[in-house]
Amino acid sequence: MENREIAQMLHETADLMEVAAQDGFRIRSYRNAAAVIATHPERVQDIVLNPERKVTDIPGIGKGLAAVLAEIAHRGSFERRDEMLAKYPASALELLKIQGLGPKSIALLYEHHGVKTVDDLERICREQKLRVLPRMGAKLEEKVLRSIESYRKSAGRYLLSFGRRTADELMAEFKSLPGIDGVEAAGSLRRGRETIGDLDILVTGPGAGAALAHIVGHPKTQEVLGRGENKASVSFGLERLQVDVRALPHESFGAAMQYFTGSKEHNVVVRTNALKRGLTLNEYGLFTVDTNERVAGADEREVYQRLGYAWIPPELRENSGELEAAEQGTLPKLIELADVRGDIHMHTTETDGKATLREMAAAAATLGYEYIAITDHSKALAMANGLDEERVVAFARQVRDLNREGLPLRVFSGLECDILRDGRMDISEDALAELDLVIGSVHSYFNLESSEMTDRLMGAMECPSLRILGHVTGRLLLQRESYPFDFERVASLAAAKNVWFEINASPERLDLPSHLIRSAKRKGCKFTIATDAHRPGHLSNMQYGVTTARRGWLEAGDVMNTRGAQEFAAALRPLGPSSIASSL
Ligand code: DGT
Ligand code: CA
Ligand code: CA
Ligand code: ZN
Repeated sequence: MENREIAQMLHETADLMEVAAQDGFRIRSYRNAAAVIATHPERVQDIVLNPERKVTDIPGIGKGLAAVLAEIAHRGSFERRDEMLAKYPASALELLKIQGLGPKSIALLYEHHGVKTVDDLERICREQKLRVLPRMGAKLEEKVLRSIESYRKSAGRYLLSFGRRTADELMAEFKSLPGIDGVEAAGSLRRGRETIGDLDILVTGPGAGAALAHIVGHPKTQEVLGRGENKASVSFGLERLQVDVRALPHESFGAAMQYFTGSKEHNVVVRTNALKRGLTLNEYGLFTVDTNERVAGADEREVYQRLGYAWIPPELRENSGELEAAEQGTLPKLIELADVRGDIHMHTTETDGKATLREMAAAAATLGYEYIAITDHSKALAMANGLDEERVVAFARQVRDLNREGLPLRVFSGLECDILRDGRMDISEDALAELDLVIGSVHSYFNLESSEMTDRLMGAMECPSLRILGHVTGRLLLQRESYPFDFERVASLAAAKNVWFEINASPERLDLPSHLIRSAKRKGCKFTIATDAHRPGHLSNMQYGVTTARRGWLEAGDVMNTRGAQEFAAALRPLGPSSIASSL
């Protein structure tokens, strides 16, 4: 079992214990252990099963937890979890995912109204029975109804990063089987959607059937949903992600990639176009209608070309203008990961990061970057030990010194400065002016009216040092919707003020969403892509930000951190050469 799976089990058990109003000490110890295990560099299960090792050597894991971990390692669950699941239906865990409801409220609803499922909860809200319970009210009722709606939209979906990891793991296994020539992921994963519903994996080669047998017999397969001659569908892992594997002959592989990559809307137009040309397109190939002769199929590019299209990058295949562009030869030359020359949003142990400036710089250098910006939090985030003015100024000086002494790459001094409720910045302009780069972000008061939030973001752009708006919509994928604001107005002002929009590459955010990227580009906005890394491992999330930028039709030139260090530095200081010199 992987560490994150163990961590999830502990978290869920702790949640249910909280619903059951059980001993807070034990709940906290489960949660702490979950956090420790989730980030432990080594597989905890291996340590537990190794008689020469002691799992209690991991800080934060005591004797009680060692027993729990041993039970998990041996039988995939533990006593208290079984006990909780017997007491509460698994659907209680679902209720915990509804924003606005904590475990105590859920216990109360269970007690008073027997609420066990999301459907039950919706009914209670509609019947206005929630508002009369202690510490609840009409406002919460409304909020819960809204949360239920957004929960239903995201239910059964998974983060892109999770899909990518699972697909990579399975594809590597398939590739190692004999007689397999090609393994590719299709579907929404290939299109780079921010969340995925299931995995679609295509295999080809004389031994492709073995891949179907492999997934069906996989130790992590929870349930076989379907098994045919050329297809297997399983529910995989603790998360029960659906994985569809299809075995295909060589001559169909390109057509199948085209078909199963989708989107459905894109494919409808492609197939209609084929028919107009007397051709029929399906997952087996492109054929003439009258004589059923194969004209393409092995190669996806050829399928598009035979239909009069340039090959279309999967990220664009949403029937939102890409087909017209592919006919006219006006597709954009999309940005690629290799175009990114520096990562410019990250945190260190100064605030809530887990590594030092030097450690982050070293890790970034191994990725081939020319520069990074360290952008720790400002003082409004007291819990994260955010920087006040004095520490900001000292930090700017320290970075100037370090660059002179020598670092593995150029480091820019930055700050992720909180945008306060009224649109003022959390740090005085004098102090901000000492830094190379200031990101402004909203981390509080998400529940403002749209007009107030719009004023807040536009107000922040009055700050002369502000160069970038960070994670602009505030959304957390599968958890929290964007706060409401007038994006068009904010984007127009950003373009006018030369404030860049961040594309936050953290897999839980992927913020800006791609449709807003595209509309901001039309207004003339510029962008940055950055990971918001809190530890060196997060730096590799850049790929998800680039994918999101591609879905927003961005080219390298739209993204400021594709510039080399000198040019980037100059762009940071549009005011004049004197300030560039001071940052060197
Ligand atoms: P997802 O899994 O919900 O994130 O989204 P997709 O796009 O991966 O959808 P999925 O897995 O249902 O199907 C993969 C692709 O296969 C889809 O984008 C288009 C194609 N496809 C699947 N079923 C149908 C269908 O019934 N009709 C058509 N035209 N295409 C389909
Ligand atoms: Ca899919
Ligand atoms: Ca599928
Ligand atoms: Zn942030």
